Amino acid sequence: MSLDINKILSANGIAAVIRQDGPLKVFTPVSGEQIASLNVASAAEVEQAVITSQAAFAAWRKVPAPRRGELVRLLGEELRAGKDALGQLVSLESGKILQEGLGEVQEMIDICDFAVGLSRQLYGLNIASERPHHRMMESWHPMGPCLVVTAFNFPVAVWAWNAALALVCGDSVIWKPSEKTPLTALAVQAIFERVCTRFGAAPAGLNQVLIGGRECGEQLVADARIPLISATGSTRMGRAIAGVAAQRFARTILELGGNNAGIVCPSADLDLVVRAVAFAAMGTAGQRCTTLRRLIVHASVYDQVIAALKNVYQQVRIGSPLSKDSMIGPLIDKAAFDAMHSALEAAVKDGGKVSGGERVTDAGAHAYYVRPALVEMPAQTDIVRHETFAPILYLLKYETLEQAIALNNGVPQGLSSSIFTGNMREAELFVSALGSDCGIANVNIGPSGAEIGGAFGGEKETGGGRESGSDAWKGYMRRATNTINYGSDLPLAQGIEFSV
Ligand code: UN1
Repeated sequence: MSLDINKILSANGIAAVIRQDGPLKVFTPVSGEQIASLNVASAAEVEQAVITSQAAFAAWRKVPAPRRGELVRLLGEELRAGKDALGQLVSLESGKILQEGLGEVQEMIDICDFAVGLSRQLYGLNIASERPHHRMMESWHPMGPCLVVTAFNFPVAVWAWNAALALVCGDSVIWKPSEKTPLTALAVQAIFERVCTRFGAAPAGLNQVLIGGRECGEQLVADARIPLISATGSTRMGRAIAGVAAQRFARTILELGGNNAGIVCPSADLDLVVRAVAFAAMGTAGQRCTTLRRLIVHASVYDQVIAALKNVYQQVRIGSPLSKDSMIGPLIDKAAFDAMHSALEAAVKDGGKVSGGERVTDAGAHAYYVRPALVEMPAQTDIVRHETFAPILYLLKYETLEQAIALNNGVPQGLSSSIFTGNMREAELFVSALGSDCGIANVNIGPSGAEIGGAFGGEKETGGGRESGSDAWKGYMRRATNTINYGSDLPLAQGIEFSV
């Protein structure tokens, strides 16, 4: 193949993994070819990793938080230096275009910067006590080893959102990446180890990568020594994790399926709508959890919007994600292609009118490039309510904003949403308690491409967790309420008398 895979792996310091010859076969969706076969962690190795992580936690929690921030600052520095190389590897392994591969690394850098500042701001409250000579306060303490499970579509940024926070919060990290994208995880681990060497005093195994499949994940999720699990992936996977975690009262941060809608109002700037929809629905070949999957358009502008979108969908450049010209790369694998096709068939059965969706380019029998599909639907049927992880945009018509909001909210998932309008009453209603029920509700931008500064996550089947910015750090620490008596009397709360 024309791709110089060895060059990309060498630039990321992981050329040696090619020689492993283990059971986990790694393919690049760019050409469908196998690029590595890796060893997987045995049950004994997983057990050892948990023991190491506990020891790392015991040492790391003693390090003052601003010093922990210094390690994350160095991580941000190394990521800046390695951005091009890692961005290329992200493209090679996940199939997203280079611009997005680089954007993903930028997202890692941004969360490192955020976490460094945060390391001096892990504030607790002082609370007025009802008793004389008493003070109440809240303290935030490190939790323990944190398991981070990531998906193929953001193979490294999702680790960074979790790990950068977990590390400044004093937790150790065990990372179980998707089996589809282990190389990017190994490349990040190589960077992390360099950072630890520069830092000097990081405990061994502060961040560990465990390459493996379902059994490896199951063993970790069931392990009572891991108090916190942050998992990104399908709702099916999240449901399985949540069940096991709940049995042992572990804390979970779940970021699962999205079925994100955009509402286009009569007063919307339609030129902006088309540009926003193009990126949100077709970008990353429809494989973001925040991808725009449903466009709910007012009847008065429906024909105009559809015509403009059809035009853009025909022109979009599909091809190798490593070529500067491409706007849409491949789907991750055949299973993704098959799922897209079953969804389109189901939509047609429900009365949908499909344009696009066909396989394109001759990149190889096992590479799955598709033209993104637009599907005009007569109603929000079951298939529309289901998340298909592919570039399918369902189009629905509405008459009143109440109807549009009901459609927006009328799906099991609750991650992201948008309204396009020039009318501030419509915009404010949409972001109010009576509007979108999602964790993210935007005005005049698409639902994807969130900045790291906000809390990221969603409601309902999206899982309810929050990662990244705002006060999401609290999810990685345990809260202690302290009452301190600096007097010599012992007044009891609730006015109870109990003198001996
Ligand atoms: C995901 O697809 O799992 O908002 C995360 C976005 C990105 C993250 C997506 N910042 O689209």
